[in-house]
Amino acid sequence: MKRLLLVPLLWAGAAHSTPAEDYHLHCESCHGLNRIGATGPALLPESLGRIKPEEVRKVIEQGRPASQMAAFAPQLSAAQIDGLASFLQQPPASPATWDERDIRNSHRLLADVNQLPTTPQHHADPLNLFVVVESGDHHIDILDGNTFAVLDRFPTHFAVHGGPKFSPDGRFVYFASRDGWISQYDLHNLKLIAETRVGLNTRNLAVSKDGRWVLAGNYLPGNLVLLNARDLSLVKTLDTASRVSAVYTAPPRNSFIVALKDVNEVWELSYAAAQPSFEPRRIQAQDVLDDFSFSPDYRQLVATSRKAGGGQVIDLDTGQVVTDIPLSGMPHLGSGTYWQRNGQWVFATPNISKGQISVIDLKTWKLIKQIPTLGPGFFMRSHVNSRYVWSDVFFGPDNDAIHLIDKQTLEIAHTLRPMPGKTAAHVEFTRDGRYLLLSIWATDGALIVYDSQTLKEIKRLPMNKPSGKYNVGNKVEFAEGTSH
Ligand code: DHE
Repeated sequence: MKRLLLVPLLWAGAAHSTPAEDYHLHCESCHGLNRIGATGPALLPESLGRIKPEEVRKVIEQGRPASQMAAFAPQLSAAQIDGLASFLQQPPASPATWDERDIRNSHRLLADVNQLPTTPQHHADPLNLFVVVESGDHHIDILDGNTFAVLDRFPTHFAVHGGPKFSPDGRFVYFASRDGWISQYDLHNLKLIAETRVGLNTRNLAVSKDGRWVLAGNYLPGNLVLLNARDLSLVKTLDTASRVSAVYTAPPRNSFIVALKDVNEVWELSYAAAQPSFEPRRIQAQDVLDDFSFSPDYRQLVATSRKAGGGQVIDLDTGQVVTDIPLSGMPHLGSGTYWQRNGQWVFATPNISKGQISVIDLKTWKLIKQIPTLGPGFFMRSHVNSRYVWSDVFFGPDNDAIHLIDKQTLEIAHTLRPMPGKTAAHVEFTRDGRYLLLSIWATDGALIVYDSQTLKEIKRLPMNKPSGKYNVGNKVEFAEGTSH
């Protein structure tokens, strides 16, 4: 009966249908009722904000290679495709919601963690594994950090973004997708354990130092979601009355620190007690925080600020804004790094609108140097055993270049072009700092392994738009030079 109805409906669609009817007929089964996502990603303005309207139109018309998204040009007229593309940029008729019941209903246990061996079931060093995000086809690779062999490769939810976070012993890794899915993977058994959808548009997640809690921050709805780190079951949600820019753990403080996007506050949620209340301590900021980095002792936040001179420093003990700092443009969040120079800590960050890196003295908060680069960069990474900080040129005609900045002279010592014409970005070192992995951020891209002393290429693994890479040991030790 259904089949017989389809032909007249399609025909009717082509002649007179509205975009809402076209959505219902052609898109809803994959992208969900009210566009909140199902097997396909959410199609809400918040989720599409990063994609240009022409690109949205092109995807409807031509589909997306290597995905379930089919080309609709054979079924829809150009006017219908235009209509759908602009319909998707509008908020849905009834606001999209995601509450505790939705979170609980989405929770899936994929393996029984209590039945799995508690020691590594592979021969690689568990603290020198790498987790690599292949953003081109939404997969994760697990790499042996000694041999650079791929131990596992598995699909993820749509658009894993930001740093995956680890349990303190390095056994579990947790991922957040932009669509709100948190996934838990067991690195000892190379198995997915659980997943829960915590929101419709998620920023990132943090894991407590004691490994008991996972906290996720959302844009949509604006809230925090606390999960049990053992199996991702929901503990509770905390309304923030604001979008959450980012959440991090501050290990020496036994707390989570939360940056809010719509109110001038930073929240600290302590998890020190046996049964923490997670009652927020609200710290007044001078401006809304898009994001921040910690000082090496986790006492201060070095935060971005659109109003102050580009940055503000907040002391977490006193809750006071210490000073403004001169950052000439907005960095990508969590992109900076710090190291010791002549016995003093310095902090450096690129910015995403100007070809320049700001280096700041972490004691006096004075600008030491602006280093001109070949273009705006996204990520700076180093290792305590590396002489250089590696800083990419993500935007502009020189996006295939990567600068190696001498940590003592603050001069660009080398500029490499690993694959001319293709974006080179984001570096992560092995646990001992001897080698490093660099992404060639292209569909026909690669992961390149370099010797960090000789700068010789050791290995090249073809990959589909590899983005971030994360070394388990560096991450669980919160090592200098990498992201936290
Ligand atoms: Fe990111 C980290 C926010 C655009 C790739 N990005 C982060 C973090 C935040 C953030 C808050 C820190 C998460 C953590 O450590 O848990 N990113 C934002 C933005 O607000 C911004 C500018 C706009 C947006 O769309 O959200 C943005 N980010 C991008 C991209 O366009 C990138 C290049 C490609 C992508 O995958 O979307 C990108 N962001 C990354 C990566 C990290 C990241 C690879 C992790 C870096 C690390 O080493 O930890």
